[in-house]
Amino acid sequence: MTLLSPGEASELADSTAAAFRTAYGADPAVIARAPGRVNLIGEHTDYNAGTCLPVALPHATYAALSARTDSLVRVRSAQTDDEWQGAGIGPGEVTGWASYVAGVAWALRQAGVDVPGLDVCVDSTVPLGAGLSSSAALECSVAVAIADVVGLTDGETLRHQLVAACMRAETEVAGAPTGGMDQTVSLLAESGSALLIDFLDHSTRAVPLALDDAGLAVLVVDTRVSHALVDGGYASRRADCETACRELGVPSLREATIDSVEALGDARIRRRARHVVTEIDRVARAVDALEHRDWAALGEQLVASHASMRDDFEISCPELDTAVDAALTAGAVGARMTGGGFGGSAVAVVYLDALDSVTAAVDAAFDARDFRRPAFLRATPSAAAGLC
Ligand code: GAF
Repeated sequence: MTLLSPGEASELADSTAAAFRTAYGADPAVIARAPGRVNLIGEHTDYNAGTCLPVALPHATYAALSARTDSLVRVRSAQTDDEWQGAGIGPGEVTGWASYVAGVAWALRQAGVDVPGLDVCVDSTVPLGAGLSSSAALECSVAVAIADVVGLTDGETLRHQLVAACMRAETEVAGAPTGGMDQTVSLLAESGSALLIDFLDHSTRAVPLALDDAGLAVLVVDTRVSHALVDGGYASRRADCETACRELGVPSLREATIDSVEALGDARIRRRARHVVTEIDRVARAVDALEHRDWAALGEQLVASHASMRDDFEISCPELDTAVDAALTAGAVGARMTGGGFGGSAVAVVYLDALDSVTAAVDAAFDARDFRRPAFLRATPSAAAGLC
């Protein structure tokens, strides 16, 4: 079994600084690191004022950054080896991956922060397009670096401001109408814990993951079916949820009861709303199971969550279903697709001594269906974004 390595943080910080020196001829003023995430449970609940339970990955994005004396923003990535530069960094002025970087500077300016021109160089070990929040990791690494160069004081208040700026960058500049889970966990996670986020009031609570003590691991299966949040599937699910709210006369699906949802006239809207309402309930049950170390109960919630996304929210795909089924058949405690859907990754809770057999079973199931082989990584619950 080969697991994708998160790399050594100090080595990645050094190599990102070296790339910055090569590109811009000087040392960066600051280097920041922000993790990707895998969501244990609570999918498409964030923009419905619901709850979710993501874990910060050890895989992260590294941003080396310096302030400039003019208003130009220059951005380089080790992944694409190209450079974007411009002084216009707002909506409609920058496209592609650079919009996630420039967008953060724009959103912080909109929030009243005096952000100067910037030179930025980024590198990442978060797999791109795998539903593991490479975009949020990029935004949050840049946000933490900018906050430091402009002299903002770190703390919970700043972290919430940075979450808001990163969300604006993603929705208004990059054009992905996402809900905030990814930025929140990247900026507020605690090492060793999952982060319970409640989008009714944006509060967070660390839920310790005692999986190691129980001989369990969180395994991520990247199906390598590409997933993009700027494609229409995500936005159309969001629109369906808004339609359900209008029909039910509630401000968000958090306020809807399952009985009212089951009475909705349109079958598709009913299924979408049913997923959200039942998923919020499953998050609470999963947290309870984790706190009672009831792994079987946790597994049941993960499996039910996958069925709900496959059948009611209709965001799974054959590769994700195959990964989940094969992992469960090979003895995973629980498994489900994770993230926005339409490709990307599955997450499984697996006994350490079954890691080899579960990954081999998933590989074999992919081979049998002529799917490209997946990649695997281990989600050791990691810390939030910070300076290197
Ligand atoms: C993506 C989005 F970015 C999140 O906001 C969330 O909605 C998730 O899909 C689905 O739970 O990661």
